[in-house]
Amino acid sequence: MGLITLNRPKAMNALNDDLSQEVIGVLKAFDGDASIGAIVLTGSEKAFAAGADIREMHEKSFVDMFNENYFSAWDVISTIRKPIIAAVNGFALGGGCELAMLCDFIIAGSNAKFGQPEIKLGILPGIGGSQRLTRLVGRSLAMDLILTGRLIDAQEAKACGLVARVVPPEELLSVALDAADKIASYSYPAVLLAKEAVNRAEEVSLSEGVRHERRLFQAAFATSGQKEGMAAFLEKREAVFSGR
Ligand code: DAK
Repeated sequence: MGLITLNRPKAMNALNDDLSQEVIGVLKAFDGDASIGAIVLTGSEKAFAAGADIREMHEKSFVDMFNENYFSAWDVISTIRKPIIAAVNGFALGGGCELAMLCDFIIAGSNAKFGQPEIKLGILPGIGGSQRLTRLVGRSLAMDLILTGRLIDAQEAKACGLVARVVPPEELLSVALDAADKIASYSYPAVLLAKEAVNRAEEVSLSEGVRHERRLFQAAFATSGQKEGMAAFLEKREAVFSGR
């Protein structure tokens, strides 16, 4: 299991270019490391990330943004094949909320606060927030959060489906690491196939998604994980997966 901790305490873990490049580099390295089965991305108790670094971008022009393709590097996250869990304590705002939503699921400490407050800065979400938040929580709440800039707490985030679990802040990291360990203990190809199947739901029609799932399901029967998992069940013992 791989752990990434965002650590810019003086700026509430605001995401600047250096930090972004570093996180993406580590994610890619973890994805290529056979000893890692799942990844946890976290911040501090005060902030997961308070958004893109306003100081870094406030003087940029359209042409700067366009030519640099600022923050397009985050697109790489949706190509990472291993599951990524966002463990969120404190603020996950703007690009920070978008980064959490780029992960596969979010576990939140009860002190977490989520929002897309870009409207207050004269801008709008730019790393997929208007699209992913709308898919996750529905149009009405997404419009509310994006147009008013109000923040929601962990309970509201759980109730609307943005967050999978809410736990006491001091237990957040151990719960997220346990979840990652659990995932990493299963058949590696089954985990990758399952992640691919769920992600497909956001891209295609229901019938296409079900058809794709069926092929992936059938493919699982070509793995030794399926043989071992089912044999272990019938023999009433714990499965031991080889990663193949
Ligand atoms: N950027 C830079 N510095 C930040 C920051 C941020 N996003 N958030 C906080 N800080 C800094 C503060 O300036 C302060 O620094 P000093 O004054 O001490 O030097 C320090 O962190 C502590 O913050 P506060 O003093 O404000 O702490 P509080 O507890 O009072 O408030 C807060 C915490 C998180 C509620 C507040 O700091 C806040 O509202 N922060 C800004 C939140 C925000 O507006 N986030 C959205 C940023 S815009 C793009 C795609 C996407 C984006 C951009 C481009 N392209 C594709 C081109 C994304 C945009 C965004 O995310």
